[in-house]
Amino acid sequence: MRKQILSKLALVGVIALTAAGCSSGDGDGDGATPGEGGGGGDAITVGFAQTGSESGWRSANTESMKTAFSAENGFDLVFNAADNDPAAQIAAVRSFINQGVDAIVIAPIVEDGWDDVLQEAKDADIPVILEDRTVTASDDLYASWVGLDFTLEGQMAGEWAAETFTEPTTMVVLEGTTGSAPANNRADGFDAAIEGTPIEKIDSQTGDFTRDGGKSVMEGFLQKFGADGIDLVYAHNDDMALGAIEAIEAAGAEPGVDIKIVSIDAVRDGMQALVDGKINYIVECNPLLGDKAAALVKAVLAGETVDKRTIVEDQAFDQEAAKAALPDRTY
Ligand code: GZL
Ligand code: ZN
Repeated sequence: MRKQILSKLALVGVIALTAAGCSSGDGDGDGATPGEGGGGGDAITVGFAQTGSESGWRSANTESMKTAFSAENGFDLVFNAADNDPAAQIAAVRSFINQGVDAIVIAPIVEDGWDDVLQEAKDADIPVILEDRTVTASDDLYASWVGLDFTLEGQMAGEWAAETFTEPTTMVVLEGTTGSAPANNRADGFDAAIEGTPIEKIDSQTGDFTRDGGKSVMEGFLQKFGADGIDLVYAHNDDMALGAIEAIEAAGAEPGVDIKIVSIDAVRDGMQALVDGKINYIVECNPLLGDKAAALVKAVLAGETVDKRTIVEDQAFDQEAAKAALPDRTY
């Protein structure tokens, strides 16, 4: 149905344009005019649906994507940040489809609810590349995903906790965005790693990956358990850990000493807190995915077969490793 309407509209469009004596684009259907973006050649128009700007990690990821999808690299980027609102993000993808972009890249806020709009993109012959987070929709609805192994990140954080806490330990968890792949998988990986240890999870709540969220949830935990009732905080990202540090200090306790903190991301501010002894261990989550995503878009549009999944390696840091690494960190 949709395709018949589309082809009729396209026919009308072509008649109108030739009658008007001008042609939009170079006739390869992506609507881009020769020389648009990147000088000379024909730009690839890409719609990028980013989650929002919730954390330092996200800012680094956005910068990496904008740098890779630049005019010099032959792209015309249409950027949308959905302010951590899943409905707004799906609407942005739908608008990319209506604009007739050549390809769509998505960093999906949550993993569910993607089947319909991904099917619409497929029906419109617009390939979709996922970067960063994953979705539960069938993988024949997108060309490829490039990101991180969130379960392994959680497992690495949990293994550090299991080695460090051999006495009865109370732990609170600052969860990432509810329904997001990193929140779900980092919880699963960590829980599996601490199975059978004397670490007891006494509470767990989402701080939505933001500093403010981490701070207010930690304030609630401190109200509920008292500073001496909490031995360990597991934060799904550095921004929430940094918020928790503010709350712990405001309560007159010493983060990293009275209440230990393990976190994920290894962004600059998190690594600085690790060097300062306010966080005790950080598992990295690499945000520099732009080049890989851009290469996947070009390969897919060139009709090449690409791997369905590309996982970027992560590492982990204790205080000594952070002191050594911080000067060279690019994000
Ligand atoms: C993980 C990414 C998460 C980061 C957070 O790849 O999706 O979202 O861990 C960010 O800092 O907000
Ligand atoms: Zn073109």
